[in-house]
Amino acid sequence: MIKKKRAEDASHRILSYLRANPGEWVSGKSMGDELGVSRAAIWKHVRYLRSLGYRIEASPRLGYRLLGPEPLHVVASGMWKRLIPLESVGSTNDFARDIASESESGTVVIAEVQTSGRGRLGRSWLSPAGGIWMSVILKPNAPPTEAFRATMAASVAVCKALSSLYGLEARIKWPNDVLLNNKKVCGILTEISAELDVIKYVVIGIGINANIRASEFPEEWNATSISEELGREVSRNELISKILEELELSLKSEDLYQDWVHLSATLGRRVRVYGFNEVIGVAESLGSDGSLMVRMDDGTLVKILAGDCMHLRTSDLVGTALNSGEVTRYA
Ligand code: BT5
Repeated sequence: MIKKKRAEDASHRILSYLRANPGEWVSGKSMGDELGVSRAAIWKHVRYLRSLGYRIEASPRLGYRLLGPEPLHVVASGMWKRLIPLESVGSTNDFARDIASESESGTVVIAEVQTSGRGRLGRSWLSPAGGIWMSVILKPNAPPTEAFRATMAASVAVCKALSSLYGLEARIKWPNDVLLNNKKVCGILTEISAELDVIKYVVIGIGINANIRASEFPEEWNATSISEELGREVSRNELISKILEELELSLKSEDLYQDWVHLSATLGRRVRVYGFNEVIGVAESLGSDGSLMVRMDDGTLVKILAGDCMHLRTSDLVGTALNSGEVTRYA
């Protein structure tokens, strides 16, 4: 454990050294002399940093140079009181939960890299450098039944930010994914600590594949990134600021539920949902409590509060509700 920690420290010192000279070649010898690390060890740490997604070029003659990502420097504003930027962390949600009791509502934790990023139900979340991995802490003075508003607000905020900054048409796949061209670009993990009738804190974890090559994702994930869809890299700082601005608006908005319905990619689709039971049918409506109503083929209407949803083939698409913002009812 101590050995691993020391190795990580050395990697971070090398990273900081390269960061001090962004885009410029730094010789292995001068870096080694300065940091007291052998040239062979530097090469080992560079390989480790590359495995985390940092783009570091190496040349036997010139040394090393860092090609991105731009360092995170987001300024707190509005309801966002404090930003905690981290180089590398297991999971920003775990970090946020650890500090939540002593933290102000509106604290934001952002990491360059997560080494044990989490999805729902113990699934893992790939979080290399170039993405946006952040968690916000809120203390909303509301009952636990209101917690779904946090996921709603985050997904609406991400869609609006992607639309206003890049003109991208992002859509929300129930319950917690944001899609671009039907592929997952963002996942949201909301966790709460609550007493019976009141929330102590909410942590909203938002993971966005910003500047990541799609080839980094296994094909079966059906994942994409913003840079992949746009054909160019984007400024993560600009995007984070926009998302935080939109998140504040969404959390306070009386139209949040309508916006969420309007942006749904699931509504009107034929779906297979795995909750307590497996349900197949048409996603007929969305409840303001975050639930999904599915009309099964035998006519039964099932309300699902939580689960995993799979959109079935586009050729199975029914109804006219998609993108129109209206909830089509199938009587
Ligand atoms: C989610 O879970 O979509 C929630 C992901 C939340 C990540 C954020 S990052 C900041 C904060 N800190 C954390 O530790 N987590 C949050 P779920 O619906 O369970 O989806 C997980 C599944 O998505 C995995 O089983 C993979 O199939 C797939 N996946 C993993 N990494 C991905 C990525 N980077 N992009 C797209 N799909 C991914």
